[in-house]
Amino acid sequence: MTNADIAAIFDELAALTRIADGSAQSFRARAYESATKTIRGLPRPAADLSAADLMRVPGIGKSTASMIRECVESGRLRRLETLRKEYPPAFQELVRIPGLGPKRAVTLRAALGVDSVEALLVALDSRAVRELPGFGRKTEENLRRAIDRLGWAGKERRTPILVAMREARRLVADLSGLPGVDRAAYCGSLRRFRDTVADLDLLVATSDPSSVARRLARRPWVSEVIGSGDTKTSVLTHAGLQVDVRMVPEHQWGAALLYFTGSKEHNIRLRRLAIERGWVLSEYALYESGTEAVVAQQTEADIYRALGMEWVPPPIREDQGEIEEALTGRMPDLVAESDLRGDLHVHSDMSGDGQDSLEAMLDKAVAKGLEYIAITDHAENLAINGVGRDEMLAQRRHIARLRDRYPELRILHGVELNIGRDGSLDYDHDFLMDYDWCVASVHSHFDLPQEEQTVRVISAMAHPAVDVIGHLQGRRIGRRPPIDLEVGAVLEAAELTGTAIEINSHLDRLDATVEVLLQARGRDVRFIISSDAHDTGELDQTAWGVLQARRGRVSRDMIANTWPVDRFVAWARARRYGR
Ligand code: DGT
Ligand code: CA
Ligand code: CA
Ligand code: ZN
Repeated sequence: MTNADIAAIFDELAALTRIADGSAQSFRARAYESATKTIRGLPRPAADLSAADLMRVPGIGKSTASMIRECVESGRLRRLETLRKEYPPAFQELVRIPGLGPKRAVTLRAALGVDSVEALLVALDSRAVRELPGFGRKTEENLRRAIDRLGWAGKERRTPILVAMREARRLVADLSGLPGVDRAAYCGSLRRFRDTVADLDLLVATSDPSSVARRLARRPWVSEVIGSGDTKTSVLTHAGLQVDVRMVPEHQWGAALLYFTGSKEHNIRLRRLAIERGWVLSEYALYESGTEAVVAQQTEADIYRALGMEWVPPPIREDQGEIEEALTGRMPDLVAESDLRGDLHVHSDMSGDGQDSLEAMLDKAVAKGLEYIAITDHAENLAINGVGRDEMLAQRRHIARLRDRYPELRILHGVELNIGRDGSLDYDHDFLMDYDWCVASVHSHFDLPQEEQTVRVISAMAHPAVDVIGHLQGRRIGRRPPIDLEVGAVLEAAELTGTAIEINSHLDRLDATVEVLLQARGRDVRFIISSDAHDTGELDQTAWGVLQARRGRVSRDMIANTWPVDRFVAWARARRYGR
């Protein structure tokens, strides 16, 4: 059992303990979480350490140490298995409904037998929920609305990309280490970078599929094998996520990757192109019909090339024009991670939710090779996490002193402002004009009607100090829907005021959404891909923002932080003082 396996077990244990203890603040859950971090950071395999050795590691106590030994010795953890039975995936989903939480979910189950979102909807319709102590009519209404807003009523439930990506990366790493596996990758809708996925599709290259399938069935993350054939095995994880694993010989990798990445619509178009040339495109190869001689199969690029096309990046494989573009060599000039020269939304530990010091963030930015950065801690109107003027000014002086230490990095002193209900901002006009860079974001009143919400955001855009609107639609994928904006009006305001729109890289945000990005095509709007990092590790997550920009077909030149530092700074200044 690897450290990653053990950490994943403790991750799950922490989440279920939080439900069992009925509190987000559960002390035990936090202890398990800190054990997770410790185990991930161990330089040696935890499996090689005795219980006594483990207890000498800071952050691991006696009971954690014995649980780690239990995992290593038996491959399982009884405590976790008990919790899994008590709180199955459908019940965990119930707990995630905003406004419900673990305690009340447990009450619902005990009183009414409600153990899933579907069962709750039935109970709400029968008006049984309002009779429970501590619930009432108002709660009933709120629950119904919360379920509606999550899109959980009726429709099939999809897994948010944050969860899907974490799982997929862990499972790909796990499968890559199995004997007989030459390589592994995720494909399907996750590789196309959709916001949510129905299931995970993993591809494994191997010359011994049956032995890999046998080993796969015994991995600790598999809760159930739901189907198994010669080249495909489908399993469920303990969280209830379906994972389809396909096994192919190495030389078919490209054809299989192309096929299982999809989209189905994109693939259908490719198959038609093949037929026009007297060929067949399958999950095994592009081959001549009749002779069955292979034309291409090793890599995706080989297959596209044979079809007379450029390689198409997965995020745009949706048959929305990319086929024609790739055939005529007119692919959009999409951004790559190496194009990003600056990061303009970064928190230090001066923000209540920031984890690392200013210097640590700057060191990491330099190590990443960034040419410019804006430090944008939270402004005072944000409860708990924001700070007042004196602290902001002290930080500005601190940055001024640090500039000599970081000659290769242009450091802007910025702020993340809060857009009030009426579009007003923190501090006052003169104070704002003294910043080098201002992000303005909606952090409250997510439910306003469209007109009020739109006017609110546009008023903030009109302020001369505001350079960019942070996470425009305020969504948290799978948890909070986007705010209701008239997108056309917002984009027009962005053109008129020169205010940029952020592409926030947090995997649970990916905001602005793809719909907004696509709508901006052909308009004179600037975008900024930001990490919105709250610790040094998150400075690397701009890779996700890049994929979001690609999916939204935003061309490189529209993204202001791909520009050289002088052009960027001149643009930011002109916007502020040019009118
Ligand atoms: P999802 O799982 O609903 O989020 O979306 P996908 O795209 O991952 O769909 P999935 O898991 O059903 O299939 C994975 C890929 O396999 C899909 O993107 C393309 C390929 N595929 C599956 N079924 C078909 C099919 O009937 N025809 C073609 N051409 N391709 C298919
Ligand atoms: Ca899928
Ligand atoms: Ca699938
Ligand atoms: Zn932020």
